[in-house]
Amino acid sequence: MEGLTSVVLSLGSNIENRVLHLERACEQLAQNVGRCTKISRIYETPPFGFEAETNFLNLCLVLETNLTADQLLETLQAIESNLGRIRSDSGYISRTIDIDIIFFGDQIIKSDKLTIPHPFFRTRKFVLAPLIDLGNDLIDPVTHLTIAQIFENCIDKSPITVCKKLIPRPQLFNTLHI
Ligand code: PH2
Ligand code: MG
Ligand code: MG
Repeated sequence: MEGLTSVVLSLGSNIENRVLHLERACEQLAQNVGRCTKISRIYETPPFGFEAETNFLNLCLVLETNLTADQLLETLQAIESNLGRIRSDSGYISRTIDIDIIFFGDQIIKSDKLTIPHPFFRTRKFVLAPLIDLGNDLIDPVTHLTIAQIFENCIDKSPITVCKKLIPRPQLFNTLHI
């Protein structure tokens, strides 16, 4: 593989310490995937598609990586395991950290292991709201719509809020070399 690919990831945690899990994941991403060039604000969002007592904290970020999509997936799963993620065979359960690939450059990938762009991101406000923070140059390579256009058409009306006190901290930006 030559050169770097700009990848967009969505992170979510609904097991305390939620902020710490997001921060540790960001550190491990910077160490094992590549340089972070953009990071969204942190949003508090109700669990979407399943019942849980604790709301999620969600964010999105952009990284420059020299990994392939398959290598990236393996690396994200290793980071999830490092951070205590327990998987379920039957539906969603609460998690310390979930890291999903939303975009891998402008590539469209459909394999047994991976569907990119993420198959559900267009219907989930907890992904779309942080994505908007990343700027208006992101285009969905499948629909050719901007994130703002997808957000406007999204029927998910979940009451999500920006965690003003949880704007990713300067220490984190240092770690990420932004
Ligand atoms: N992730 C899911 C399912 N539901 N809901 C919220 N609010 N945030 C998430 O990150 C999330 C979810 C599947 O990974
Ligand atoms: Mg997910
Ligand atoms: Mg996932």
